[in-house]
Amino acid sequence: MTQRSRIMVVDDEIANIEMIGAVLEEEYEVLFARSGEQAIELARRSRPDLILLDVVMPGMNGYDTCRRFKQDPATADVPIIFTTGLDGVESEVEGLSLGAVDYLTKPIRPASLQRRIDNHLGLKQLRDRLASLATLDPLTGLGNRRMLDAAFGTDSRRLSEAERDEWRSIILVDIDYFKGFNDLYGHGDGDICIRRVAECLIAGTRRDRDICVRYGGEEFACILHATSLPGAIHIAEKMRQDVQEMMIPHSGSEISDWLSISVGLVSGRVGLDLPMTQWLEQADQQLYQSKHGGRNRVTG
Ligand code: GH3
Ligand code: MG
Ligand code: MG
Ligand code: MG
Repeated sequence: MTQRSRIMVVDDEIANIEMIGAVLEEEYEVLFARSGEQAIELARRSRPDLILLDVVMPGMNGYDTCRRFKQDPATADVPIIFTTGLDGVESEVEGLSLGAVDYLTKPIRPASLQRRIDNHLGLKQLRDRLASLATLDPLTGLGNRRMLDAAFGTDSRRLSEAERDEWRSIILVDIDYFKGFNDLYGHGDGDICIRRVAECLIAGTRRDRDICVRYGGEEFACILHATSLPGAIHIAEKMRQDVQEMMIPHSGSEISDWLSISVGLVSGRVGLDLPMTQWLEQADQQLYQSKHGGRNRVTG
């Protein structure tokens, strides 16, 4: 059975909540909030798929509540439909200008409400799918370069003192003599190698926030948070060993009977504010040292 969508109904009047709830409960999981403040709290905890939002409420009104939802990355993308007694065009324009996907005036017509909810849930699913396709590499399931850009992009928001103080490491990985592998074993087996190396990298990163991306054809980058140089070297060394221990035959390699990787890494404090290109350039220089020094090694 597919999971039911979760709709949050925000309205100060119990009669409205009961009416809308009765309409929706058959098809959706329905949550209720009686005020804007309560809605913000509940949305953070329960991650609704769509929000029905009243405008006139004591305390925080619906417009201010909507602004708060849009400012919080956790709720910014949740579709909001205003359901309100305010039927002036100015009120409607204000609601839509705040980023709501729709604006319905009371009395609500149940059948119409349900169709609109379905339409917006469908659009939201498509948007989510598009966003994930845009940042994923289809061969390995890892992120792609866009995901790396986005991960660095979060630096531009204002960081707390503790965040700026945190160490971060970037690991660059390149498969050794991979052109020779393709020439000998074919592109299909080459693709399988790329996937299996990706698995070693995922297994090697420990924290939820860490990310691994396929950076180019047979090149990968990992961002390790809260990790300084010794920790990063340890992780990179483990990845290198894991790839060797898969013992994927590679007669085209000049340094080993098995597939191997070379690794370059850099570490620094997040607050250094170096642009991503500079982190990557430095890691690339270290990777070059690994290649130059004989491959199948880590330089940091
Ligand atoms: P080095 O040890 O110096 O890294 O040598 P290399 O042969 O790995 O380096 P080079 O960059 O010259 O070659 C990379 C090769 O990776 C070339 C290309 O055929 C292969 N490659 C790139 N993308 C893919 C892919 O998606 N699938 C497969 N099978 N091969 C790929
Ligand atoms: Mg009200
Ligand atoms: Mg390469
Ligand atoms: Mg290579």
